[in-house]
Amino acid sequence: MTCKSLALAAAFTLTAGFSLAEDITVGTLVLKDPYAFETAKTARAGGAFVRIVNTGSDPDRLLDVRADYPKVQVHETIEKDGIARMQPAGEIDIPAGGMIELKPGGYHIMFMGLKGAQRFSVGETVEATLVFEQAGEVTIDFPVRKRTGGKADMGQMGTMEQGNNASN
Ligand SMILES: [Cu+2]
Repeated sequence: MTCKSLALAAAFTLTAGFSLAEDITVGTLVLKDPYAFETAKTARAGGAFVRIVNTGSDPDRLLDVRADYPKVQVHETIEKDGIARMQPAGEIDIPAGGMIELKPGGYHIMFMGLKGAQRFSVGETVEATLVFEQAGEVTIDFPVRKRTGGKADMGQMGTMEQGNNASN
């Protein structure tokens, strides 16, 4: 193998390694690029994200999320008086031909009450089931990624979680 082909092979491996999970299709919905952020060693909460595209001609709605963790909810981050806070998002409409994006600073799946090995580490996947009004249920593995950016969108959980000081 020449140097050049080695470099190409390495580049290909890197690209493939990062990937780019396959899209998940359920009914008319296509779920793209699911991931979760790693959690700090003492964190009690973690977030997961995914884009949901509705390719159909009828609207759908994200009703609920379930997972094998102490508590899981769909949250939205809202900014009020310059302070970002999170609250349960309730049901989220997904317009026909439209998309909703769960992303840091916006809608997200929030796992709460994490302890010990429940915390998220890079290389693991976090499993959760999304429940849609029309498309039904779909279980997704969210690969855990290293945190990027310094946004404190999950930091607010500190205040939400006070009073939940069960030990590890
Ligand atoms: Cu949250």
